[in-house]
Amino acid sequence: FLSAVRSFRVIAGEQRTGLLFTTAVASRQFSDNIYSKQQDCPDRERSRSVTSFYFQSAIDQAANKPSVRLTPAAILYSGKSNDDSHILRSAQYLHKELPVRIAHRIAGFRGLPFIIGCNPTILQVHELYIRAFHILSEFPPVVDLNIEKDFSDTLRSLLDDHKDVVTLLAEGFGECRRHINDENLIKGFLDKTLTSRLGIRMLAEHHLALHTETRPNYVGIVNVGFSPRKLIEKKADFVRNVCQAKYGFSPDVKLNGHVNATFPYIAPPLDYILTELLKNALRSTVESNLESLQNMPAVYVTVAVNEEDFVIRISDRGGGIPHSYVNKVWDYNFTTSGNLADDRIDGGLFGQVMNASNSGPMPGKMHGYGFGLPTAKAYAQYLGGSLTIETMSGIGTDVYLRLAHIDGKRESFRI
Ligand code: ADP
Ligand code: K
Ligand code: MG
Repeated sequence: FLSAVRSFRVIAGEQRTGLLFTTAVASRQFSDNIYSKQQDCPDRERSRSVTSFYFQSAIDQAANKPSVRLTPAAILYSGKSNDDSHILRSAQYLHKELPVRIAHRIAGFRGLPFIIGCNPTILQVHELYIRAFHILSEFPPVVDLNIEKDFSDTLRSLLDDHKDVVTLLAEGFGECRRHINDENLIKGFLDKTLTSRLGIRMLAEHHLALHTETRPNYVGIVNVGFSPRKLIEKKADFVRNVCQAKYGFSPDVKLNGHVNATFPYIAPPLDYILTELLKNALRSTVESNLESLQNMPAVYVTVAVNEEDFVIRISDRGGGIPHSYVNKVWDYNFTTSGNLADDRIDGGLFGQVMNASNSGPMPGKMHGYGFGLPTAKAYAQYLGGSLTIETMSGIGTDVYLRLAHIDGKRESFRI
């Protein structure tokens, strides 16, 4: 705050003495700077702190408003119109709603203990949120489909700017959380930040997908004929490849249960959760079978679909989780990665990192940030479900993922 005041004085002084700037020109320059992505601009820090200073009250105001969350059914059946007015309405909702959600998160960053809030990586994410707030709250009212097109372009580029946020948070907290003893404080912040981000991304992706209504079976991001089997097979292939690339070997993944079921669902969050659970199962299987890599026990995935919910169980014979840290596995940043010194595991011939995408902390990385389980659990709960572990130390682990149907009979969760 002080530095903001100071730099404001400096700039105000320049204005007066330099005689080159009118107030209007100077203030337009500030707001242009908000949109500028040039990281190495020498005036960047100064102009940003000045703009944050100006926008402080706008952020506070938005942070005091309640968020309006929608049920998946409301999203699914929001009524497709021939004149695309449903797209306009969707944009108007997001234009109003997203700054409020982002302001809530900015308040969360401001509430972090000083030692964490000052970590450069966490500060970088905090600034991304402030920038997104500026961009969205300054965007003109979306009154027609021309402006809507610009709005969608803006959304798309924001989604892209924020794609690495989970990895950045995992790194940032990895660097500084040892200074904080209160595990609940960190858990509260990360659960909230990650699930809020998931919700925002689902809404934004859904809106963008409404424009390209060509995929059969889809309404926006809702797949009305979702098949758990297809998704599990796709993810199993992906994770087996990551495993193969890292260790040179991978166990098989076998599927059973209600393999032919289909129902409406939103796949992206489940995509993330399954990837993390399968990585854990394959990793433990490999690392506990280093003497018999050619002949490892398979990982079994069982699907049960019923009226109320659907359940996916992932069973491995990867040696289980010892009592000494079975509760710790749910903590953000807790990992046993790197504990086992064996050439076959890290750094060896196969120690390459695969391609990354944007669903979480480097899906192409087998393990390491300790974010997989806590993030997956937070997502599952956000989606009206649960994630639990039953482990037999010395034998293996069963992970149960329960998720609510989006058109269920019970009262629905909200996005
Ligand atoms: P990471 O995979 O990055 O270590 P996770 O949150 O996914 O982070 O898992 C935390 C820890 O829990 C792992 O490092 C591992 O020690 C333990 N763990 C998770 N799943 C299993 C499993 N299926 N079998 C044995 N240990 C597991
Ligand atoms: K963990
Ligand atoms: Mg993991």
